[in-house]
Amino acid sequence: MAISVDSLRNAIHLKAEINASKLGVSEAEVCFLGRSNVGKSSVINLLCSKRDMARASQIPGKTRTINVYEAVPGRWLIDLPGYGFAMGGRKAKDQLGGIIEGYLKDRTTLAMVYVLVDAFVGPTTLDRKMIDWLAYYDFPFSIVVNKIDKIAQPKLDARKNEIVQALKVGERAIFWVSTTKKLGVLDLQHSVVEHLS
Ligand SMILES: Nc1nc2c(ncn2[C@@H]2O[C@H](COP(=O)(O)OP(=O)(O)OP(=O)(O)O)[C@@H](O)[C@H]2O)c(=O)[nH]1
Ligand SMILES: [Mg+2]
Repeated sequence: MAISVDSLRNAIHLKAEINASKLGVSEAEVCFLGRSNVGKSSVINLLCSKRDMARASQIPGKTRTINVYEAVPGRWLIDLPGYGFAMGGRKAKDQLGGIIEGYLKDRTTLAMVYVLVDAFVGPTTLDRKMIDWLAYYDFPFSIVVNKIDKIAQPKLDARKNEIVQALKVGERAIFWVSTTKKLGVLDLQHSVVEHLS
C-alpha cells in the first residue's frame, strides 16, 4: 500500500518482540537506534503525531524490546532498546546489545537506520562505535540529533558545527530535531516516508 506523510498519523503498535527473527515479514522498515534516553520513542511519537503510542520515559531503559509500529500494512517504524544502559548490570546490558545486533543482522527489508544523538551530550564513544559498525557493514544510516531545544539559540549554530565535526559522517544526512518543541519533524517525516515507499 502507498505511504504518505499523512499515513504516519494512522500508525499503530503492531507487536513487541525480543527475537528479531520472530518479527515476521515487512515490505519495508526503518529503525531508530541510539543510546538509552536519547529520545527514540519520543521521535517515533512525534513522527506519527501521537502523544504516547511509543512509551517514552525519563527513566533510561524504558524500551526493552523491539517494538513495531505499522503506518500502512507492511510499512514499519521500529523502536529499539537503547544501548549503553541496563538495569541489572552487565548481563542485561549484553542482552540488549544482542537484541539490537540480532535485529540489524536479521532484517532484509531494513531501508534506513536512524541513529539518534543527543545535541547536549554530543556523540558518545558508544555512538561512535555504533556509527563505525554501521558504516563498516554498509548499512544505510542517517543521523538524528535530538534535544536541540537544550541549546540556547545564539549557540546553536556553533554547537551544530561541533557535532558535525565530531560525528565525521561526511555527506550523510543529519536531521536536527526537538521532540518537545516539535522542531525538524517535516524533514524527518519525508525521509522516513521516502525510505518506506
Ligand atoms: N528537552 C528534551 N527532552 C526530550 C526530547 N526528546 C525526548 N526527551 C525526553 O527524554 C527522555 C527520554 O525519552 P525517550 O523517548 O523515552 O527515550 P528513548 O531513547 O526511547 O529511551 P529508552 O527507551 O530508554 O532507550 C524523556 O524524558 C523525554 O521527554 C527533546 O527533544 N528535548
Ligand atoms: Mg524508548
